[in-house]
Amino acid sequence: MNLQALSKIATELVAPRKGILAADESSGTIKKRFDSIGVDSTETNRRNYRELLFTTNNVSQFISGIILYDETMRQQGNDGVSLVKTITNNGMIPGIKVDKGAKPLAGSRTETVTEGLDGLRERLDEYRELGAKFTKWRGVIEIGDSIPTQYCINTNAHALARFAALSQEAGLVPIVEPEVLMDGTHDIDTCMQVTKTTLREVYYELGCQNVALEGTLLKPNMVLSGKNADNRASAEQVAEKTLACLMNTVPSSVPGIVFLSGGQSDEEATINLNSINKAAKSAAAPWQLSFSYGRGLQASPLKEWSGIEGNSKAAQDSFYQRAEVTSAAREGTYSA
Ligand code: 5MM
Repeated sequence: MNLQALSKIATELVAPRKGILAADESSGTIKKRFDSIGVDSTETNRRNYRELLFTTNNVSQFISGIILYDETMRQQGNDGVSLVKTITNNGMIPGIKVDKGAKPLAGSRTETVTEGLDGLRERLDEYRELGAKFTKWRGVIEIGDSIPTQYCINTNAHALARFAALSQEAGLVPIVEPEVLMDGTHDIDTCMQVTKTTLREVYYELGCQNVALEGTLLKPNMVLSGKNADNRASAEQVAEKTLACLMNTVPSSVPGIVFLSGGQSDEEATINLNSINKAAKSAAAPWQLSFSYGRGLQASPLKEWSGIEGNSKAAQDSFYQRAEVTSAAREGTYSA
């Protein structure tokens, strides 16, 4: 493993003012997104939509890297150039989601474990040859009646560490994504407790499996009240609890933390990221605190586009604007 090379890529992904676009929706997820705008999820539509995002003028001021899905990794744009090459030519770093999704966890009633480890070593070699520089794997932890179980947290943490070790062996920077879902009516302290337990287990497993933290990034949820909770916590409370949780669990050798938006509205995700970065300055947080948003960056441009070619420029303007404000939030300088 060339740790220096891994660490350089990880650091570039969280360079000042920059964060990551998560455009790695699997076929089922992108269909849901397209359904919301009444567009068929055909290969051509998916390609056209994503190409529009990747070719937005000067968006690389704010976007360091883009996470792709397997299909996109192999597609060419309208100009015949591979989308991976287009991303690189436009000053951004291509990455790839390598998990195969959350599947029912044996012996559990409702929980899931993320699969995709079988054959991963060979797939990683192929993705590196196709131009990927980093990888991502998402484990899902749900809060509900008697869940999450320690069993679910442990199995997902173990898989995340196996993915991370294999990625580093292949010369790819792993983005480790343990997502505690915001679905539910739980309060922010419950989210804090579950996130803390999850992150502790993830870093325990990463240590056990010899993962070099300097060559990784963490993609966690923010510590939030459940989506349907009464009296949802304010942005200031989100910042305080998120930072306290991370300070307690994430080693300082990790170069950066790139939050997912997780179903928050784009505005809520921006305001909370801004608040976290403002608070981080006085807390002397040791890592870069940036973003790896899917919906938080794409909700507006997706709507603007609505599958109509003539809307492409307006969609690009909208994507640029979301990237610009999210970049400001990543610096703690956003103002509505
Ligand atoms: C949690 O989802 C990740 C971040 O996106 P949001 O900011 O919208 O929450 C995202 O990277 C996710 O892992 C991908 O979209 C892939 O999801 P699926 O469910 O298609 O594997």
